[in-house]
Amino acid sequence: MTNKQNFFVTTPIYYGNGLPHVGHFYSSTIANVIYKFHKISGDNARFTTWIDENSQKAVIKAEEEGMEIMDYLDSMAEWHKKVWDHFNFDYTDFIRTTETRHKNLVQKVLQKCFDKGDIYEGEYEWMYCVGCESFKKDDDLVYLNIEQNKTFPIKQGVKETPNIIKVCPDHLKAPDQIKEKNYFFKLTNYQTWTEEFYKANPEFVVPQFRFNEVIAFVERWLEDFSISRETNTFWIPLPFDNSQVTYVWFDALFNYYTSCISSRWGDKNNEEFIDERWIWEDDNSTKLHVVWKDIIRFHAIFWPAMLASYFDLWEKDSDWVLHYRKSDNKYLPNQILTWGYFTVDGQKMSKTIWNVIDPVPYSDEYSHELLTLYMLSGFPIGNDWDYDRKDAVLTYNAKLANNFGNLLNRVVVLTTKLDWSYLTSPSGKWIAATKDYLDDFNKKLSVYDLKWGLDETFMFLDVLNKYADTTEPWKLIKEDTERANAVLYILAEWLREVWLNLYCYFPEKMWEMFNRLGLEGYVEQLEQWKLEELRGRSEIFNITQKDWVLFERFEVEK
Ligand code: ME8
Repeated sequence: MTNKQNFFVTTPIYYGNGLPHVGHFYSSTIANVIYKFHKISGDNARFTTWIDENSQKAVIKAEEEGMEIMDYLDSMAEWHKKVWDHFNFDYTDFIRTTETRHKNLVQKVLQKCFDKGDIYEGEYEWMYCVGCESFKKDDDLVYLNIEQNKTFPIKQGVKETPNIIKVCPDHLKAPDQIKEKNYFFKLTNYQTWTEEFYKANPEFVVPQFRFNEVIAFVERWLEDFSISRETNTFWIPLPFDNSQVTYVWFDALFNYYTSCISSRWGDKNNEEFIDERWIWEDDNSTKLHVVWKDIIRFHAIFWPAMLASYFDLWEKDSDWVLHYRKSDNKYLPNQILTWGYFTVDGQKMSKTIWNVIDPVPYSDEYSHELLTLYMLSGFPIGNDWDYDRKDAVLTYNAKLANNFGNLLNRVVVLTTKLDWSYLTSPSGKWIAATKDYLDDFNKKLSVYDLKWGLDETFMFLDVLNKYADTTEPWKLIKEDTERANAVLYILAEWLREVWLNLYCYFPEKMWEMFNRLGLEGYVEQLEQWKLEELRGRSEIFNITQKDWVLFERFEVEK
């Protein structure tokens, strides 16, 4: 990457009513890899992750646990942080939506949108699923036959009975029926604006097929949405009506902006908050949200419109229709990277149903790298996917333990026998091959194709393994030392380039390896944005210890 930029990646903020599972791990991993890639490439990178605390689910859970809500949320926040720290995720800010900095911002936004007439009072009567924290219409529900414990689509001619009820398909619970005074956000004001914004930003949502779904939804016509509740007292009060609190999504989406206007720095005992809104409000900034398909409408429809309202990002024509202006793009997210459901045994993972894989014990049993590798190389970001434990082990054994591990092992063992004074530089042909791989890797990671980055790396490792098989340096070392040195040097140098790339994916393992190979200081240099300086330079490896295994093999469960 040549043009340095500001780069800001966010995970969704996870509900604090349960512990993160492998689905959350997946989003955090994507964000972490992308963040690291930008950081080591020299960008001014930020990565925030949060807990979404102002939700009804958390209040209910705290009651069930017999705890005060804040005590409950504190303990959950601690747990979430422990999980992400267990995996050494490199977030630059970890914030909770109950923090004052966030509450202040949300109230300011609400007041501004209210003053300009984008928020109005109304009567609200709808169905609400607490599990999803979202409003439901008949189209979103299915029938549940309680006796048979079977669901089926809502069809004409079938009536609700005590035995057949409408439920949320994910949580298998009947939604709450709500009728109360509410405030609404005038999303309908932004119908034309949203359509124009999408046209001007054809890659706003990736992959494209998900964007097409969003566009089709918007074209059917938007509806205003409720942004407050009168029954709950815990959440952020509306500044213009204290009897109401803010609906979780209006509050939650603004988290992304809070972390710019008041970004946390320093350690626990010495923390400061720095105003970094220039990251958000800059033409040279890329702002990327990573989310799954369940919450795409909130991010791709509500969120830009809320920002347009708050920042006045429009031009009004004589008919009072609001139009989008391309020059306002700097206030809007650049891209939303989405994916589908992870299922376990064909069923969507959910904290409410608790059919999840817990990433901490799972990675303790296998390894962090197994999880990362399988999730990022098993399927492209965007699709639905079923987690298959057996396949995860097979993939890891084939790619990291064998393909990568064997080559590393060969080179390390043979290199300890080398006389480095014979070293010759790799030939032009091989340098060109590496360059292609590196250029492509950079290009693909710049468009968040994390699977491709791994696939291409393992293909390159295949080429290196073949090169070793045909040149047979283990024989050469006895017959032609000079040639053996040249071959091993080429292999070692290429491997070094591969490791530099894999650092974004497997930082702990690459760190371990750099140190064992006498490349101390590599991680520090990478973390100080100096990838370019480490590229293409002829290193002398100082290998003192050869008997270690970087990626141990695992038995496949029968
Ligand atoms: O939705 N498959 O929080 P959440 C793939 N607080 N990804 C999954 C997954 C699965 N089965 N389950 C969870 C919320 N995820 C809101 C977000 S953002 C302003 C507010 C991942 O705790 C996925 O990334 O339900 C999803 O976006 C996130 O966890 C939702 O976590």
